[in-house]
Amino acid sequence: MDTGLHYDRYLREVIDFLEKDQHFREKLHNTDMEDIKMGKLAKELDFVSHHVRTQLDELKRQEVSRLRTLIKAKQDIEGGNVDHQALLKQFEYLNHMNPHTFEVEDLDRLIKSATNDLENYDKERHEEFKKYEMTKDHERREHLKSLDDEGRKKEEEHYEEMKKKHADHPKVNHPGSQNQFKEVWEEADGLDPEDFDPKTFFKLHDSNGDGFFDEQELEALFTKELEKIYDPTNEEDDMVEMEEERLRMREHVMNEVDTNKDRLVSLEEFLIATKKKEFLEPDSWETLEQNQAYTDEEMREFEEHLAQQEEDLSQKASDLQKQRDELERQQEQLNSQKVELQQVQIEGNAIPEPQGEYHPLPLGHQDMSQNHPGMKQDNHLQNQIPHNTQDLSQPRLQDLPPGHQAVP
Ligand SMILES: [Ca+2]
Ligand SMILES: [Ca+2]
Repeated sequence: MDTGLHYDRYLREVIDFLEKDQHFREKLHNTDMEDIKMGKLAKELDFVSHHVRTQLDELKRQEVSRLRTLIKAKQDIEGGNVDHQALLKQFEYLNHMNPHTFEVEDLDRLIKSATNDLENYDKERHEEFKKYEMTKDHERREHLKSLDDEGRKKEEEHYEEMKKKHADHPKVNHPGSQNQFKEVWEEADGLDPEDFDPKTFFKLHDSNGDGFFDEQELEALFTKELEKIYDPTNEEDDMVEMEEERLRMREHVMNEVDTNKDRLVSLEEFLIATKKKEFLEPDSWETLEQNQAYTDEEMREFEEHLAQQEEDLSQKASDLQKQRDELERQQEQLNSQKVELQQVQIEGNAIPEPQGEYHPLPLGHQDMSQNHPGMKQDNHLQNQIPHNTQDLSQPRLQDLPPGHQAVP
């Protein structure tokens, strides 16, 4: 089973090793979820065999080294912009201050992170889906704006037609109901619906044979239902929406059936559920397209956010342009000073070095305020004065650092 967590492999390997220890395996199966979350299970690590502990130490060393490689790669890509707080937050599932041995604290952290992250995992997927739908709708409306009246009318008609076509599908069975499972039994398993037997059904679809339905095994049961609504060859059927529907179905069944909340459906939990009224006479199932994925308020916030992003980008572009103009102006000024100086050297006699020199500031430190229109005029006025009468022992006006120019 892939939890989808970024430390999924590490999590599974740790569990595999711990399951090899008989004492720990017994504790794992006899401790309830609340106690596991409270850290009771982690303490049992002290009673695990030396051999398993050594293997866990090695696993942790590998994981820490993997994390270091990841951080290094991230730094190479993002330069100095790495958000270290956010990075550390990602690595809360082990104690990286001690990279050498796997301790009770490591197991405790791993259990807490995994339960917490898994609880939020579906939530994050729903959020991502919401954003996906809002982007899709936003882009559609932007596209409509770019069309002329006739084109827009055509496009809107087509949109409504596709929507109608998508909503037109055979009746979807309530997920986790007898009717739904019977259809799988008949069509996927090729068995006679008259012989439907919950226990046999469970054994047939517990693909890895561990005695539980995990999330993937449950989700696989809904494929038949989803095929009624979604066909990848149809323009009107969005496969991203299909996966969201699958997630909704699995969450619904898990909520109803997984009574001890360990994210697994045991045979016992399953058999109890098949005796309930909801299993035998379920309500109809409201499919995804019957409800908008987001509220108008959420859409408004989303569009505000998009507009803000666009504004920030154009502000950045205009700042860059200003900086470029300023650099060009300074370059011109330097060039004209050079020419002036050369002329003075040719015409003059012994020329003392000017005391004040113009030092352009490094990039990003230019004072924009020196870009005032009076500047050019000053140069112009000075150029009118015959060179040999100019007092070169005094720093010239344009030689002074910005902000120190004497007002004429
Ligand atoms: Ca299983
Ligand atoms: Ca359970």
